[in-house]
Amino acid sequence: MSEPRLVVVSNRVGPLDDEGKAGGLAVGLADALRRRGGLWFGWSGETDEAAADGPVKTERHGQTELATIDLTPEENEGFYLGYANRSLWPLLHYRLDLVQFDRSFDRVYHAVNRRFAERLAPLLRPDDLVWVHDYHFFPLGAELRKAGFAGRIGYFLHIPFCPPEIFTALPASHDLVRAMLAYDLVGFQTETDRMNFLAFCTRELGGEVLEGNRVRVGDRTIEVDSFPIGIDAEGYRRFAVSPEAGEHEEMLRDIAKGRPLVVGVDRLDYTKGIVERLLGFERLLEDHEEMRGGVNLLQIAPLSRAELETYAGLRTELEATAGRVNGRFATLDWTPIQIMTTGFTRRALAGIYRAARVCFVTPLRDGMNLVAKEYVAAQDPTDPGVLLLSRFAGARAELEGGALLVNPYNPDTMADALKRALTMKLDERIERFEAMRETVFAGTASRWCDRFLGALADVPAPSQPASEEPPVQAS
Ligand code: ADQ
Repeated sequence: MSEPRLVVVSNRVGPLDDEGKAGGLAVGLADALRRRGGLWFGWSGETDEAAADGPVKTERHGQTELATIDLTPEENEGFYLGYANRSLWPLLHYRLDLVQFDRSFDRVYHAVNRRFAERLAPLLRPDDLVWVHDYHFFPLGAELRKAGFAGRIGYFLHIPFCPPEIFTALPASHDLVRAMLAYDLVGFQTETDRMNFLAFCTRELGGEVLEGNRVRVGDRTIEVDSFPIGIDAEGYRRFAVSPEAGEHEEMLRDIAKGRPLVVGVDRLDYTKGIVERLLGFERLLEDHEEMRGGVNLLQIAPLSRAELETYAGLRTELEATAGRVNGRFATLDWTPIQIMTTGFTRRALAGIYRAARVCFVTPLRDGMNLVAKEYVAAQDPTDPGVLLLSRFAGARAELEGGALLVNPYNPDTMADALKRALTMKLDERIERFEAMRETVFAGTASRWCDRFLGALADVPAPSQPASEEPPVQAS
C-alpha cells in the first residue's frame, strides 16, 4: 500500500532548498516534503485588497506542490499582526504584560482560519495526512472538519503552551482549545507544554487524561504528545567546514585578534532575552576587571515583525544598551559589543558559530531554540566551544547535560557562567560538547517529522468517539 500524501499547512511556505537563509521550521518541513513529496499550503506573504476572492497560487517542485493564498490588508492587520503576534505570541510566552486583546483581531483570526480551510479542503484527498503548524492556525482543523474533511489531521505548536492560569486570560481560551480537539494528534515541543495543555483540558474543560497519551473532553478523545524539534545536524556540520563558513570563521578570528568571541544569534524578539544578555555581559566586565579588553560579544539580531511597536521599541532599547555598555568600557583598540541586524546564509552562520568560543542563548521563554542545536552541530569536536543556555528554553530538557544553564533574569549568574565558559579547559569543553552532540545528531529534524507523522498515521481516523476507558491521573 502506498504512503498517504503529506499535506503541510503553515503560515509561511517554503523555500524547499536548504541552502539559503531559511530558519529551522522551514528547513525541517522542507526536508520531509523533499523526501516524500506532498502539498505545502499557506500564506503567500503578499497582501491584496481583492485577496478574499483571489486564486490559490501553485508552484510545482518535483513531487511537491506549494500552494498559497494572499491576505487582505485588513486580514494581515487582524490575523497576523493582531491576534497571532499581539495576542497569542506574548500570551503563550508568559508575557501577559505585553498582550493586547481586541475583539476585531479575534473575529479576523477566525475568519482567516475559515478561509484557509475552505480554500484547502477542495485540494484534499480523503486519505491525506494533514499536518497543521503553529499558533496562527489553532482552529484550522475544526474549520477543515466543517468543510467536510474527515481524514487524519495533526497539529504541532512550535512555541510554548503557557499554564492555564495564564492562558485563561485570553477571552477565547475555551473556544480555542475546544477547537483544537478537532485534531487527532496535538504535538508540543516539551513535556512542560504538554502538561500545561492537559491541565487546561482537565481543569478548565472538565476533561480526563487517559492511558496512551490521550485526553478525553466531552465526546472527543485525541492524542497529545511531545515531539522536540531538531535540526539537520549532519548538514550543519558539513556547512561548518565549507569554504564559505571558513571565510567567515577566519574573518572573525582576524578581527578578534586572539580574544575569545561570545556570539548571540536571534530574531530581534523580546522573548529572546537579548537586552538581558547584554546586561549579563556588562556584569561580567563590571565584576571581572581582567575580562575588560579580553572578550568580544557579537550579537546578530535580524529585524523581525518591525511593524509592531513593541519590536521597534526593543530595537531602540537594544541599541541604547549596547551603546551604554560600549561607552562605559570601550578603549581605543577594543569595543566590547557589536550588534548586527544582517541575515546570513546557513553556511556563513555555521562559520560564525565555529569561530565563537561561547554561544550565549538567553531566551526568557522559547519553544525549543534551534540556535543552541545549530551551535553544537557546527563545533570542531577537537576544540569545541561552550553553550550557555537559558533554563527557560525548550532545548534545556535535551541539552542540560552539556550546556551551562543560566537564568536570564539574573545578570550575576550570567556573568559567572560567562567567566566559567571563557576559562573552561579543553577536556571539560569536549566532555560537555559530547554530551550534547549525541542528542543533537540523534534528534534531527527528519526524526522529528518521522516521529510525528508515524504517530499521526497510527491514530485511528477519523477521531474516536468517547471511549469507556478509565482516566489516569495527570501528574
Ligand atoms: P524562532 O523563534 O525563529 O523559531 P529559533 O528556534 O532559534 O527561533 O530559530 C531561529 C532560526 O533562524 C535558526 O535556524 C537560525 O539559524 C535562524 N537565524 C537566526 N538569525 C539568523 C541570521 N542572522 N541569519 C540567518 N539565519 C538566522 C520558532 C520558535 C522556537 C522553535 C522554532 C522551531 O520560537 O522556539 O525552536 O520555531 O520550532
